[in-house]
Amino acid sequence: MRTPFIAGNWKMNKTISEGEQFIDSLGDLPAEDEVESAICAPFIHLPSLLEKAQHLNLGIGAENAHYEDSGAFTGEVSAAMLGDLGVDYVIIGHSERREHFNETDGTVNKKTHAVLDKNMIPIVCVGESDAEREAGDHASVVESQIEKAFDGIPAESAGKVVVAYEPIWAIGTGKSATSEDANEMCGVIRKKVASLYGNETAAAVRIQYGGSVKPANIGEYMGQEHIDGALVGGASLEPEDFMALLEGAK
Ligand code: G2H
Repeated sequence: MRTPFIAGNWKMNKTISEGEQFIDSLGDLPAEDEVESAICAPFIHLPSLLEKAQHLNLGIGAENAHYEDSGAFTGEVSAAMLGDLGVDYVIIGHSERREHFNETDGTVNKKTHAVLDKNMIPIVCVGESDAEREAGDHASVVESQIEKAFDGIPAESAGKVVVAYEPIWAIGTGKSATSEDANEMCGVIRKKVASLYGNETAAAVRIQYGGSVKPANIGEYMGQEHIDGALVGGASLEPEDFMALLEGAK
């Protein structure tokens, strides 16, 4: 049985005090075995969010990490630094990073290794563009992204990886994939993981859907066989919406 997992992705939003207010405004979070929850936030938020969430069933994640431990990489923050801080999750390969910051399948793989090495959980994002879906290439594009992201990841770590299926055409557009289409693609991902690591690992890997998820549609996605949760941008910015998403994931 996979525990449902809802992760907020604040992207480049909120000041530190707004982040703190968000945590202060959360109601009672669901129990650990009911729903796992996390907020992934810009680096500057992480120390205060970790402090505030210390006694809550709420994990804290970063939105990126560098794969080298340290060195001459101006402006970067390493997985080693995040691990030392006590961060729980790191989003890797979000399509916005692939599009605007030269993230490639190669760097996604290196980051996945680095995050696992530092005992954090990677949330690896995959997904096809509008044009790739129109061309009927969506399954092969996503299979290839999975194969490259997991390259060299040992079997004992692979089951810890969370995959977020985020079709690019559904991100922040209000145009969400139907729950059936999203489930089909999450099934493709699970099958690919099974081909790489076997059925047991594939059954353990949590697969989230992401792209315009909101309280009104979370229930539809959670009702699908292969969808174990959601990576949520816009609708994770307000505490009441985030609480409603957690409620909808129960
Ligand atoms: C997709 C998602 C969060 P939104 O990027 O990763 O954002 O829910 O705003 O579409």
